[in-house]
Amino acid sequence: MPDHQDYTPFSAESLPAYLAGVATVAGRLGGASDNWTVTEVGDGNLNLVFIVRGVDATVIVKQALPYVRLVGDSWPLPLYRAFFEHHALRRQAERDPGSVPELYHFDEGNALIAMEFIAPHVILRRKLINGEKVEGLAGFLGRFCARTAFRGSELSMASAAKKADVGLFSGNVEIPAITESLVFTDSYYDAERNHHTPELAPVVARLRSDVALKARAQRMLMKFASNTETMVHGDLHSGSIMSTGTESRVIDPEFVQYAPMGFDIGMLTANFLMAYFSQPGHRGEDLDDFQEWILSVICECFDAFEAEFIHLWRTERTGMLYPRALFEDQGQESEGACKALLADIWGDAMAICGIEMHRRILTLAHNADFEEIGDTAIRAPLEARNLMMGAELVLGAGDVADAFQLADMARSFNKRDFL
Ligand code: SR1
Ligand code: MG
Repeated sequence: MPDHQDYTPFSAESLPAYLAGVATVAGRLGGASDNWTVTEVGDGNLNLVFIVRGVDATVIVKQALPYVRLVGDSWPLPLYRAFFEHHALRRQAERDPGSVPELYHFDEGNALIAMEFIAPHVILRRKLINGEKVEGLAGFLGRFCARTAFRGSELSMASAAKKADVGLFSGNVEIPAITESLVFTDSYYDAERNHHTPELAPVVARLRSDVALKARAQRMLMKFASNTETMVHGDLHSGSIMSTGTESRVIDPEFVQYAPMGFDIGMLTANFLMAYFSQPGHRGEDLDDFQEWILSVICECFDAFEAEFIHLWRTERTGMLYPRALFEDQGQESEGACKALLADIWGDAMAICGIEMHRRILTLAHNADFEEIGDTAIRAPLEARNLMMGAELVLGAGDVADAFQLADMARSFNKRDFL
């Protein structure tokens, strides 16, 4: 790990001179650097993000800052996180080709990644707020989650290679620590950086007084912190997906870590449910149609996940787990074992889903789906539905049979008034 002594945070003015010295990027941009235009567009919580428009092409440059951008330098954050992000991008590109931006250049000392500019895609969260449907979204995301889960695990990888990778990523400490507090813990007490819509007070008090709920969330945190089933994206929400009307890509895997296989699809589902519950604050006459479309995405996403996972189980089960020597080579089928594993993944995903539904309303980093509903008298009842369904998922994670039942549950909570 470098000491980052020569680290320089770039600006739109200073970046071209640096990139002119990076042959893989300068050659792609084309022409002289004084013909390039640079715009800093980072609107996330942590990093600088530059769009560099050259003569022949456009490139994205992402640079880590030594602190949490959302909060400022009172919350330092190590630069080495870019090292892990670039490793995550490389692995995701191998495990699901075409699903993530192409990597052009990584500069460890400057914590900087140059990569493909994905256009004309826009952040999926924006499309969901605007009521724009995306063809093929569910299949793409379900397959992405299944391929990265399966191919990053010892169902597929050689045991030594997987353990070496777990060792590598275990050097990434502070980023998982953010998830451990912001996602799993802070919702359930009055943590320092928390904030929520004031009208939610009675519902928040109800959740925070529920000992079983807190215990179940901590049980999931224990799994998250100690279960290294696979390499997860770690922050797979609708702000980490870019789409056109027909094509999608996954970006921004800096929260990568080894964790349970249900983590990514659980977090993703929560973000679709939050898009669903927030829709009355954004839509008029097309409300029902668009809400039903979101629920159909959730159902089809799990269908695609399961179908792809079973396909990989049949065709790529080359790791030390569930070896063919124990099943097929004995004339015995292993599909029952695969279904049982999928049931465990589903249970974890449902609990993670509920926990994520809480943290986006109650802790530091909220989402635009609700935040852009300016009138809190409209926003609070929608957030309350989301919080209460989240609690039911955390407490009864094992009781939701499938995605169709999950969708029915969402329809039922969508009609209720909790304030
Ligand atoms: C301080 S970071 C807050 C959140 O932003 C990232 O996108 C992750 O979701 C993290 O939890
Ligand atoms: Mg992010």
